[in-house]
Amino acid sequence: MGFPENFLWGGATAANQYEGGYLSGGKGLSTLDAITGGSKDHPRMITYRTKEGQIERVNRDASLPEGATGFVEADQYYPSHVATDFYHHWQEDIALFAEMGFKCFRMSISWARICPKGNEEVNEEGLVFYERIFDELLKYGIQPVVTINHFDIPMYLADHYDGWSDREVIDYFLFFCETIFKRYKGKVTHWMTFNEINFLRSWTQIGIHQNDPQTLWQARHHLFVASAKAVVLGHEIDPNNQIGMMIAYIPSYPMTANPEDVLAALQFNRQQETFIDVQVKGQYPAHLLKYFEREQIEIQQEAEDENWLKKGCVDYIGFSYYMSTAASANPEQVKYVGGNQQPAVKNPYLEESDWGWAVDPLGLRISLCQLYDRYQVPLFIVENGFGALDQVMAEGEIHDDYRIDYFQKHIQAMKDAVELDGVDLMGYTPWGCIDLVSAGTGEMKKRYGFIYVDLDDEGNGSLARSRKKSFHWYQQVIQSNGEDL
Ligand code: BGP
Repeated sequence: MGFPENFLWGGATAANQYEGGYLSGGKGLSTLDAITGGSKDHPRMITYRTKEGQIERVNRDASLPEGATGFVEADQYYPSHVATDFYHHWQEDIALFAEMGFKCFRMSISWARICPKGNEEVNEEGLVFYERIFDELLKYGIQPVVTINHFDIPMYLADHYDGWSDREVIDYFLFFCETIFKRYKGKVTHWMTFNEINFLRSWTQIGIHQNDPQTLWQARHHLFVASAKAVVLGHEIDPNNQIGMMIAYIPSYPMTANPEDVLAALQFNRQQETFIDVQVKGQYPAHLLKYFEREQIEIQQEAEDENWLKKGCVDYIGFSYYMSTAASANPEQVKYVGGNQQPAVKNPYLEESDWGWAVDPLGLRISLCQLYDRYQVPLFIVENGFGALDQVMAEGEIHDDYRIDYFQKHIQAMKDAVELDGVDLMGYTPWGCIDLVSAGTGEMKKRYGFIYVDLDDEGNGSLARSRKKSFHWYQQVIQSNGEDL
């Protein structure tokens, strides 16, 4: 009973939010290097240069004018440039992860650090950087779990190719994959292709200047084909590789038993499951093809694409789970839920975080059941956590009991899914196991970590690390393999 012996307890991060060193060691610019910090009420902005040479800013989800190129202004604060400086603290941080007892560590590789322009020019120094990290992790018996691409693209590919809307980017991505699969063979066996593939829609994430449905779905098709080809390639290079997909999963409940609300919830859930259907079953679901027909969306495909999707089915489903939502057919009830950019309804049964995310531990068990019942492949919770304002006490201590409470309940829910529902769960990597920059808002004060990093929203601070109360709690959870909550 309980969690399997080889259960992968760990934590999760992403290069652009954690690594820093944005131009060190031969790294090229990534789209996210052009996005300024924000706050809960002020969205992050993309800075760019127009075709005519003017410097402008636009909301990070908006479209850029044609011909615009990413730009970094000297006097602005860009959180990715230093982030929480894993670049210079990796040994210290990995030692802290080892102290907590991590069995695995999820991180991403910055594409622009390996291929500064995203093309076939390789930066050896970048390869060495990650190699040292993997060796250091393995020294402590920590398995690296690598997200190949987490929310960004080399700026060169955004500026010169319009990002993923251009089919050529598939080949550039595969070159990047081949380079890292070969170089890290034997060191890394757990991979994920694209982080939260269902959330990719903006210039910073996928390099596209327009995100009308036609352009977006064409880009998504290229992402699907690229992911499938990467899976095939990764298995060829090392049959031990386990390569998963990754989505943001936010289960939606019908607001009432009114069948219209039930249909609204079904439609909301489908939007997410579409991305799993393509990557686990290897084909577009019927309802999506009907949507394309209705909206006159025509996807340019090559003859072999269908086969690639079939051949490149993933080994496991990785997903992030932070919250659930509710759906209603009554448009008056619909609001935009903090951070997740999806129309949804406030659920009166649940409390919300300071950022408006509905806290729902049972929703995690429900998600695990829904996904496992439907797809029958191993699942991996690769993000979960509570973004909160932490207070540093006079003696430097951080009493984050609210975080412990959140994790206690979520781990119990996942334990129930394993023990009572028979879900095949590979592991659990809480998000931002060490404090890092928020992807949604660009803030530092929205913290997730077991480890505190001294840095504020403007980038001031010593970057010193310290253990929060939850650090010791999680250590004991891992030590007892989830028995001692
Ligand atoms: C997911 C992303 C992460 C992470 C997390 C928390 O969507 O994969 O990169 O940041 O959400 O979100 P936020 O940082 O906005 O609080």
